[in-house]
Amino acid sequence: MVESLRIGCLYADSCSDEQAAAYDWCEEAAGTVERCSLTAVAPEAFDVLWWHRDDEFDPDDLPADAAETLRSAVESGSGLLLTLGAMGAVVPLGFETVPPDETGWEEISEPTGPLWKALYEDHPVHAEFDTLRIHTRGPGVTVPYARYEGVVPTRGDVLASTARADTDAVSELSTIAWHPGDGQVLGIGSAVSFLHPTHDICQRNRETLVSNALRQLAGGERSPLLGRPNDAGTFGLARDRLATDRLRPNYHVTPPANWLNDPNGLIHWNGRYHLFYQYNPAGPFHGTIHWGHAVSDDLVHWEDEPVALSPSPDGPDRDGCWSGCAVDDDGTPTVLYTGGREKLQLPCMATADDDSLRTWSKDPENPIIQEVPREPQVLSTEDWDGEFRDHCVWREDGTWYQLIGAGIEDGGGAALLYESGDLRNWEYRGPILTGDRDTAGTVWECPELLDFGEKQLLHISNYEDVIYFLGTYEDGQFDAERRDKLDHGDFYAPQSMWLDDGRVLTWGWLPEARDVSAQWDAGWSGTMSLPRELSLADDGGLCQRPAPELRELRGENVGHDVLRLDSERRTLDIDSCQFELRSTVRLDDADALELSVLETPDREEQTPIRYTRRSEVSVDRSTASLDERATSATQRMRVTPYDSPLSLRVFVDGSVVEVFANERHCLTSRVYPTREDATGISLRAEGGRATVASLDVWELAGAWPRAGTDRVSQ
Ligand code: DQQ
Repeated sequence: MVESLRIGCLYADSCSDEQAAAYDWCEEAAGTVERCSLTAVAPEAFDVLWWHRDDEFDPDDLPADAAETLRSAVESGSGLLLTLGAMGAVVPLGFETVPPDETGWEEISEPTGPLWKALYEDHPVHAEFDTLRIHTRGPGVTVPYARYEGVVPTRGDVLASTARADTDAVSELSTIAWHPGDGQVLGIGSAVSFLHPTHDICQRNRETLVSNALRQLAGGERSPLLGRPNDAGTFGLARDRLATDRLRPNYHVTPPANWLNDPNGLIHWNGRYHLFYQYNPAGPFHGTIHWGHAVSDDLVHWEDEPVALSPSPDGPDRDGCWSGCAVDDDGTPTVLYTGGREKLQLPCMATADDDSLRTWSKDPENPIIQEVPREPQVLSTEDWDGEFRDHCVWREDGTWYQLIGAGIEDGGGAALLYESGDLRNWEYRGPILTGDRDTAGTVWECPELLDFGEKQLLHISNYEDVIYFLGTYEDGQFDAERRDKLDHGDFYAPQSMWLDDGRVLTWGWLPEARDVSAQWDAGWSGTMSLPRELSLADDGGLCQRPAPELRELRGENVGHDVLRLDSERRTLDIDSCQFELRSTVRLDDADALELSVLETPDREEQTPIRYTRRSEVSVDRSTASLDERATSATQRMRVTPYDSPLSLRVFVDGSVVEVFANERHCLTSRVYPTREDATGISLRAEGGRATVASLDVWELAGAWPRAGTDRVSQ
């Protein structure tokens, strides 16, 4: 255990019963333990210091001299463990700028303890545990705690949230590591109280956890912090740790680890394509949203950049930097985004400090719009005093225009228009379009208006689907002529980028279709769609096709000329879960054609994509995965009439199946095969014969410099 360590156990005035219980245990477990008053400690006499405080942090405990002694000891290489209320000392100690925002006493009603992050599975403090859910405190006691919940530490990295019996309390951030100067600090803010007896298992876990922590802090070797990596080495490390996960996409844009949702601030700047995204450094769940950043020279190979925007503890975006867009303000790259604070979400802005778009300065006037409009009245909900967020900004004849998504009290979603001469002072103009609550949703998020010349396209995300309206936009009004879904599956909150050659490319967030605990165990959540080129078809409809740049990723073609199918299954001579399949198919007299991907040899797991005489394409997930945490619902879309040939392009990448039919209709599914041999592809016809007039299958290379590629073929 910790026998050979010299441990300084700290207290303020005198040791409380809880402190005494903790330090008594330490004395039994370790060789040299000394209890020291915070004002008299000589840090150099110890290998590690431990402050266990069983009440909320009280600034009176820590006079300036004592704080200075501890700070300089840590900065010169010492290790400090702060448990329970003592974690609140990180700010006065100068190691952190944001204190834990949830502190006090709580009744423990079920086994509770750290919910360890998969990214840190090999962290020395996690050694000897074979689970991510470590119960360290049994039920029946009221104990102190200090946690980050609504905010995330700005300098520390989250190692664990909280597990309560079988429930993953993902947003209760309990265990945080800091690396000030040459030293290290670990905070374990809850479920490590010693005074009251607890179950044997909990007791053993608690002792192992605290012993590991003391040993790690004494050893001086620091495990890299990966929540906000900022160089190729740490990005590579984060990606490498997750690289053996066969379900993690390799040629789609993914976060290095943790959480990704909406694409933001898409811009081609100084010769490079920038894709920002909603990112949570605290873990693979939606919360404490920052802007992550990826950059590309060719739209298919991507590199990570450091986090671009973080919530400001004192700003209107304290609780999150939500979705927004980027514009070129006469040579200054500028983003408009939604700041969240308590029950307010208001527009904020930031300008890039240089052409790399790596660092941004927030506008001192934020929020640049101070309140939600009154006419029509914006919907207030339990979460928000006004559902009002997300930005689409463009300039026309020297005037800036902005759309903001909203919900209307007693109505449906709305896209609200503002106008400005300088991008900072905005005048409200009213909704350009409102929707019917029953058919188009209560709130419209992430509205975007795209101008195709003859026609305009407005798309909105209504919590479930991305609906697009094609029609004309004039004088602040959108007149919708057609309406459909941009994608019929797992696709949300898209945003677009205009390229110099006049094309428009759109990326959407592909959310997970498995439960929170499965996402936690994976260590990452969310990926982007492939870039889709949107254009108008001759008949006035919408074309969507994968960006031609993606051909760059193609490897060898395992193609076939013509395949005549009947009920006998034809298995293709390729094993892959990272490929593109392009085909033209015809239902001769068959009822349906089935293309099955991610298939095991015995077909215990398989994801059939079916094209039927009802002019429907579906992705059947009922057999896609043996994992009960994965969604099994079938997803469907109508396509052009069955009696004409159908062009099908299917992109499979780990847990992503992205289907394009006739370059018009898209359906993206998230699927989670569990078996390593779920890499087969087969075809057959049902109820007659069908023809595959052409078939190409390419394995596709990964998009990231160091992403694992060894899973491509078996
Ligand atoms: N996601 C953002 C919001 C937006 C929503 C928050 C859509 O700005 O409305 O992460 O997914």
